[in-house]
Amino acid sequence: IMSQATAWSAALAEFQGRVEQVQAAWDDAAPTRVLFTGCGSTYYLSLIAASILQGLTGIPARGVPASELVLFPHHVTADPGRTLLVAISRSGTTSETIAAVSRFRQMGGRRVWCVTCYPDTPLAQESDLVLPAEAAQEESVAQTRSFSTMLVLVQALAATVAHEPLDALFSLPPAGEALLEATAGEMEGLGNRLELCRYFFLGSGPQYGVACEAMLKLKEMSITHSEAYHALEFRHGPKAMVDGETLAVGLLSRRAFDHERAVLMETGEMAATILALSPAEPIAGAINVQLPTALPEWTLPPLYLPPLQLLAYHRAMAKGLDPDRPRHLEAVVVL
Ligand code: F1P
Repeated sequence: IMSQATAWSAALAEFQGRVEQVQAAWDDAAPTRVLFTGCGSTYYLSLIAASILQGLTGIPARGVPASELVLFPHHVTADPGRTLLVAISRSGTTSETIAAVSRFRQMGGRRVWCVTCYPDTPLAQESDLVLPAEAAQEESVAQTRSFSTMLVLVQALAATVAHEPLDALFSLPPAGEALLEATAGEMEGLGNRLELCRYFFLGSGPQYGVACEAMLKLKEMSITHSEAYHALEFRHGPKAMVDGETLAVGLLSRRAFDHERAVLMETGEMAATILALSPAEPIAGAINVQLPTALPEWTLPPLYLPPLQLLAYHRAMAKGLDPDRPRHLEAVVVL
């Protein structure tokens, strides 16, 4: 967790040397749709990637679990010949993700790219273009620096094909370092509050996938009941669950700030403790984490992760659990 900003710098430097290659491969593919796929964390990363890419380019993009592409291919992909499939996998060996690539090819899909921390693996061998994040390889079952580094890479990919300058992404490593330093104590204190046993992560737009990943981290690392919702969806039923044992975590945006703040404040009225990560202003009555106010909104998703990973880590430690070795889980699921 503490080393992830260094891995972001390494991945960005490597990517920058290949911008022209990526642009040429994109121009050659000329996709009319982009489908991102993965499993678990990398499925959630696919949701974020699709949201950012469509937001920047206007090209329809979707994130789906690899298993859906294997089991219900015609429900998730139309026009595979004009679709670019981007498979994301930390390990490069998850069999569902490899099977999804095969199914896509069987359907007439011609372009497959992948993002992985292990570029000598079967997934990379099946791909036409590989975006590697080798500096983010890790031992832990739960994805932490691998996730945020692969996220930075898909942001670089989206920015390149949208003809956005990459400069703003190079501000992320120092911002990530500063956030880790600024929030370490607060996240430890919050993680130690074991009476808070129901966690809700609320985010809109690209932040929804980040909320899902934060939810998964709490589950995997600290075996805590946690759920993620699109922020305003929370009012449509789930808020009935809120009580004094609830931590409501807002992954706020600038674009939808007033609406998202209103949902969070309502949970406070229902006795929840509120943690607000905000690239705008702080929220009254909440534990606030200030995200950079000057960076473009599309660059921000990786910055929500370090404090929330620390929260999961400290809660695991407070519960006497090994956050690197969650019960019942393996680093790679092979069918
Ligand atoms: C996917 C994944 C992880 C999860 C666990 C099991 O792995 O589902 O997201 O945290 O480690 O595997 P990968 O395909 O990204 O390597």
